[in-house]
Amino acid sequence: MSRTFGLVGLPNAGKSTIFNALTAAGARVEPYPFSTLQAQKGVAPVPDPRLDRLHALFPEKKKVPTTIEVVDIAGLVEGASRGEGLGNQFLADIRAVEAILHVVRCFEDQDVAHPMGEIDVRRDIEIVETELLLKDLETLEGRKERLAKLARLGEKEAKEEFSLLERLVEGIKRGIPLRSQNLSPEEKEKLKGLSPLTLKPVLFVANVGDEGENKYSEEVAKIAQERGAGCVVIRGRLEMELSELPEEERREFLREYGLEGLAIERLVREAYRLLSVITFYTFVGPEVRAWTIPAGTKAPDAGAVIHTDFRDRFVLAEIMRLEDLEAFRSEKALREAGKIVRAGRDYVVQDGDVIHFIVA
Ligand SMILES: Nc1nc2c(ncn2[C@@H]2O[C@H](COP(=O)(O)OP(=O)(O)O)[C@@H](O)[C@H]2O)c(=O)[nH]1
Ligand SMILES: [Mg+2]
Repeated sequence: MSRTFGLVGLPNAGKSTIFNALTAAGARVEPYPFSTLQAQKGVAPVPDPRLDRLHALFPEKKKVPTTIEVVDIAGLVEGASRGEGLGNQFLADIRAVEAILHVVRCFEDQDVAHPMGEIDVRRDIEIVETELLLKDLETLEGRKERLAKLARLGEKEAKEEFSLLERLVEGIKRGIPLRSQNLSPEEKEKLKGLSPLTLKPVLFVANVGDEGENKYSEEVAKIAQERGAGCVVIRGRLEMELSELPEEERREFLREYGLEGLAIERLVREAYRLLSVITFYTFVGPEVRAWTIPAGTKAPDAGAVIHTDFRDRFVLAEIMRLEDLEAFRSEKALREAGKIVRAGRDYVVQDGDVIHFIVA
């Protein structure tokens, strides 16, 4: 199951550049606003040191990481929520993603036009946020109108939803995104059908030039902190160029510069964290593989991610720890040492579990 992320930001912030770095898929990158006429989709593997360690124990098997889906969303400008630029299309594209990567331009370059003339990080961020808020305002007001009559007739559920919407609309009018309005899980469930934009989790991506962090990226980090959101600083263009190199050359480059890895890998990991999902691993069969599940998933439902049958045919799950596998080198030795936990239907899968499902 792939999770989807949308790259959102002003024109020329570097969305397509980062999209390319993430997916090495070659979306069009040009120094003109609106070069991206349609949202492009790509898939990025999730770099995972634990999967690498497990694979090292079974090098003959194929390594299959989990993936995220990334959407390069077409140009947002001031007024998009009123239909300016590519307004409505872009907003529909955001509706379809689970979380937002808000790309903020933090590089100076005379040859790359800034839609507002020059960089002003806070203003640039607020333009994007305002458009999303305005769109939600429209969506929620529309729903309120449709509910008003039922609510007046005294229909209980309609009344409840109506007053919820009234409260949320008030918040949005004061500039508070839905994600910061302390919604209960039940309230979120009620809004699900509307898929409001400001309820989606956000990660800020400060796109800096080749020199790395600067005063702009520092400000993005500060603003992210004010919002209770994360921030990843990324040398978008450099990383795009690196991601296009063959793996060996890339490693060489990273070694030369004393870098541990690409920032794009950190971006993927942080993005993944936004969704409160966890990863478990399997190595039975020809693949060593990572799987994504929501935190709190029970063993039979985790099995169903591998094969829908596994839920009904579930007998038990043998749970191994990666550290133990590394120490004992084989499943057999682990078994003899009594290091395999046999878990039943109620077992809640933990992040990092290595699992062998026994099915009927
Ligand atoms: N100088 C410089 N240019 C960049 C950097 N990142 C992206 N660009 C350029 O900025 C322009 C717009 O980037 P693009 O990714 O298309 O922006 P988008 O409109 O947000 O998709 C392109 O010409 C990129 O090559 C950077 O770090 N430094
Ligand atoms: Mg673009």
